[in-house]
Amino acid sequence: MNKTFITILILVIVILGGYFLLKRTEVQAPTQETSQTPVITEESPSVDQNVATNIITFTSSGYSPNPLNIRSGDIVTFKNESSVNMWTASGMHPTHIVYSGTSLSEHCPDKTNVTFDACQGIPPGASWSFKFEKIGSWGYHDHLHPTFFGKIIVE
Ligand SMILES: [Cu+2]
Repeated sequence: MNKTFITILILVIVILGGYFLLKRTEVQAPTQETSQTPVITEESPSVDQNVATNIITFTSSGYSPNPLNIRSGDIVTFKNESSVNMWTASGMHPTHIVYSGTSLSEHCPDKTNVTFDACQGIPPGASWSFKFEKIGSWGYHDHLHPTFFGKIIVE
C-alpha cells in the first residue's frame, strides 16, 4: 500500500516536473520574439525621417530649400510660413501645363491631387502636400506672387 502510494507520488512529481519544464520553454519562446520587435520599431522612425525631410517652407523671401532633390513617389509638403496666401503650382505661369500636360482651367479643382497645382490659396500657417510620381526637373511658382519660384528634381 505504501509502496504504491510512493510510486504514484514519484510519477506525479515526474509528470508535474515535465509539465513545468515544457511550460518554461513555451514562455521562453515569446521572450525571444519580443526582443526582436524593437528592431522593427527602430526601422520605422527612419522611414518617417525621410518623409519629414521633404518639407519646403514658404516665407516672405520665397521657397526654401531650393532646389530640392527627391525620389519618385516622395511626398513634398509646402508649409506656408508667410503672412499671405500661398498657391504653389507647376510652371509655366499662368497655364501650369508643364507637369500635368493640362492647363489650370482644365485641371482645377484637382480632386485626385495628381496635377502639381494647389488650385487655391493656402492660408498662412497651413500647408499643402503633393506626391511626385513623374521623374524629371519640375519648376514651380507661387501663382499669387509669380516672382517666387523653385525647382524639384525627381529621380
Ligand atoms: Cu501661375
